[in-house]
Amino acid sequence: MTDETALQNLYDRAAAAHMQPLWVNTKGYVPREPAPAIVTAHWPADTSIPLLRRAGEIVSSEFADRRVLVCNNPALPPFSPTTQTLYACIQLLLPGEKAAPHRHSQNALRFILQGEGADTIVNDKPVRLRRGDVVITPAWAWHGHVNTSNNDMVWIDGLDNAVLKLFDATFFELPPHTGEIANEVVGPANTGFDPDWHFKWHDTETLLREQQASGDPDAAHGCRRRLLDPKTNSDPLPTIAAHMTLLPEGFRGQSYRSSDSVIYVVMSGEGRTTCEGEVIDWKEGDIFTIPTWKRYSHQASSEAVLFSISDRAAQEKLRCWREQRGDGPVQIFGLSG
Ligand code: 1HN
Repeated sequence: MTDETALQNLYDRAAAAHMQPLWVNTKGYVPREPAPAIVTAHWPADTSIPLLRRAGEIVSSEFADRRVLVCNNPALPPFSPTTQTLYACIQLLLPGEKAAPHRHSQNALRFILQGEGADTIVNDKPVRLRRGDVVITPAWAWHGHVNTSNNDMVWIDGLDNAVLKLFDATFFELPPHTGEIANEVVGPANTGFDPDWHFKWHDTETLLREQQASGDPDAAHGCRRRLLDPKTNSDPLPTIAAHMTLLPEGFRGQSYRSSDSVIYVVMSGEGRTTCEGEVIDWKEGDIFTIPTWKRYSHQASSEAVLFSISDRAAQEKLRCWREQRGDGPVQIFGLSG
C-alpha cells in the first residue's frame, strides 16, 4: 500500500467506526474567530405589526395559546431562532384576553412595546405592564398573561430556547389541574416573585437621563444601562443580558464589535445602524439583529431608545466574551478569574 492508500484506508475505517481524524479539519473544530451562520436581519414594524394585528382578527388567544410571531433569522431554516442562541417574538394580547399559565426550563423576559394595563402573572403574582417595562420570567417560573384593560398590548418576548436546545435539557409543564400529568419534581421550586424582576420604564428612564446629564455618553453605545439585579449586581437571567440605550439626537457612534450576537428593539425614535456594509434604517417597533463579531455603529436622527438582548450573560460565564472598540485592542473578559 502507498502512503495515500494507507491513509485513506485509515480514514475509511475511522469513518465506519464513527470517528474523524482531527488533523484533517483542525480549523473546522477550532476556528480562528467566529464565522456566524446567522445574518444581519431587520423586521420592520411596518410589516410585523400588521401581520400581528391580522393574527388578532383571525386567531383567538385560546387557539394560539400565545398569539406570537417568531422572528426567524433569514439564514436559518423555518422555526429557527432569531440569533444562534436567542428568540425574539412579538406578542399581541387584546382586551379581555388571557394566555394560560405554563412553565418551562427556558429563561424569558418581556419588553412592552405598546399598551398599558395588562398583567403578566409570574408565580401567581400579577405584574402590571406599561410601555418600556421589562419583566423577567426565569426558568421554571409559572407565567400567564391577562388583559383586563381596554388597550391592545404588544410586547417582545425574549427567550433562550436555542441554548436549552443545545443542552437538550428542555422541560415544559402545564398546571396539574389542566389534566396534564406534571412531573414530580424535587428541588428548588421557583414559586415566588422577586420585585427586582420588574424593571419599570420610569426608573430606567430616570437612570438614563442621569447618565445623559452627566455628559459622558459611551462612544459606541451612547447612554446605556445594563438591567441588573441590584442584590447581586449581575444579570437576572443566567443566559440573557438586557440593555436599555438612549441615543441623543444626532448621535454618531463609534464602530464596535463583540462576541455576543445582539437583538435590538426600537422603543422610540429613528436612526440607522450600519453593520459591515449592511444598512438598517430603523424606527419605532423595529427589530434587528447584529451577528457575533461583526463591526457595527449606530446613528440617531432623532433621540432614540433601544432595548437589546444578547447571550453575553452566558458568554461571560463561559469566559469567551470579548469586545473591540474601533481599531482599539480586543478586550477579553474574565479569563484571569
Ligand atoms: C412563551 O412561553 C411565551 O409565555 C412567549 O408568553 C413566547 C416563544 C417560544 C416558546 C415559549 C409566553 C414564547 C414562549
